[in-house]
Amino acid sequence: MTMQELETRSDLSRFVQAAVERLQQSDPELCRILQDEYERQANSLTMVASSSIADPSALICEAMPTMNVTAEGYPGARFHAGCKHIDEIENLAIERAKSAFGARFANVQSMSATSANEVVMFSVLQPGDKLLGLDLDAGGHLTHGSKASISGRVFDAIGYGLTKTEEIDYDGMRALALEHRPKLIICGTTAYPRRIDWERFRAVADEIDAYLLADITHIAGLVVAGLHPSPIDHAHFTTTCTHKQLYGGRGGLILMGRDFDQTSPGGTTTLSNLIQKRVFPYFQGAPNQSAIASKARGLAWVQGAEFKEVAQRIVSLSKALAQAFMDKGYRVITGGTDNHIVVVDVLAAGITGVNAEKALEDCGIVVNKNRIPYDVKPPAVTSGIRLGTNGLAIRKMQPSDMIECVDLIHEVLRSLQQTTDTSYRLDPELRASVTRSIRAICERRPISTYPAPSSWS
Ligand code: DSN
Repeated sequence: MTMQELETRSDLSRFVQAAVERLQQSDPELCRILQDEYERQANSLTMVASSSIADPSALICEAMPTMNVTAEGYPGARFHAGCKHIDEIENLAIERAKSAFGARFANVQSMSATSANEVVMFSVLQPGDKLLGLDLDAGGHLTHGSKASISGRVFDAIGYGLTKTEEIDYDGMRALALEHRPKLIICGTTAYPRRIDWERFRAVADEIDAYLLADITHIAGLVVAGLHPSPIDHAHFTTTCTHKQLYGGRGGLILMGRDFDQTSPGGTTTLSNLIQKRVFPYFQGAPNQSAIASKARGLAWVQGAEFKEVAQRIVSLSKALAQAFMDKGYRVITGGTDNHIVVVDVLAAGITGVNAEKALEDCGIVVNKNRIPYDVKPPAVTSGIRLGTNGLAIRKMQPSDMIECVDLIHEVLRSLQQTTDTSYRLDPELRASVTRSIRAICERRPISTYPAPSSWS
């Protein structure tokens, strides 16, 4: 169908406009908050490594009447009628996920990477079984065996850590694997700025006859762009969310490569069939079809030419950001970065992570407090901040802009008077001046995929 045919046939544009008008009229209170959030994002520099700026073409899919359809089951095998187009959308998302990652199998229904990880764990483990994952403090994720999550409560979780140079301790991981013989090894991180050697993980998994799960939530876009090695054929299972570096709707994916038709534990089916059954009906009923449409859109976008440039920019900005911090004398974890993440030890500069986060947010710079290796502060305080460049890349920032950003961050941090681990004073004039500078940067480097805010014109 041509664009012109689509435009004459389609009522979608009128639907979207009418929907916004209806919201403005019928619920001004909620509408005002949504507008405030839109403006907050436009006027602040979001450098939270686990966030991004989804393409508007992906965002709008979440607002579509696909939401109205209840569609338990899978394409061609639903438990409800009315799923003809829903099936088309889900099949499209599956094909796009497979092609983006070179995967042999994709399940696109998980509501998040957390639930995708839980599906994998409950597919190959029994309660009480051992799993081996990267410690939370070392840059792992809650769902990789932390006692704060179901993964560390239901299963017997063992954590591996980092070397003295703060990189993954592959030898230590292997030693723990040989000692404890876990049934599942998880590789994947949330605050780790270096490349991951999937082959080394698989070699250890094979040595002890364990399954390997690669959670690539943070680096999925770089994997699609070929800027980070792919785990697809090394891990038995690869999971990711779709809203960080895939710039799509909120949700998860479960992908499999060469092991997709391996026999499942117990020998009754294949590993990929087992995953299908664990997603539905074991863990969830009807999926969010609008989110699946949005995933399909994000998955197409990251395979296009525009994203190739974005991905390059993510990495070049991140490297420039790390260098700019080090040039100012800050200790950057691992001394740099290979991906979009930069973790800075702000306690070495006398400030807790939480105070740095709050003071920076006061000035329009959004980062998050993060524990650093061997952190002496609790999770609500932390010694570090984590920054990421997924959003900055959409603003088409240049590496030279990172020096200006770090100058402003440094101005805030050095002026901050820390009164306790969780409280500080910041000169109101400095706050106002940095806020003005950040707003000027945001106007100079607007979100390239959005219309410019009307307040700027
Ligand atoms: N995994 C958490 C993070 O990295 O911030 C949230 O998705």
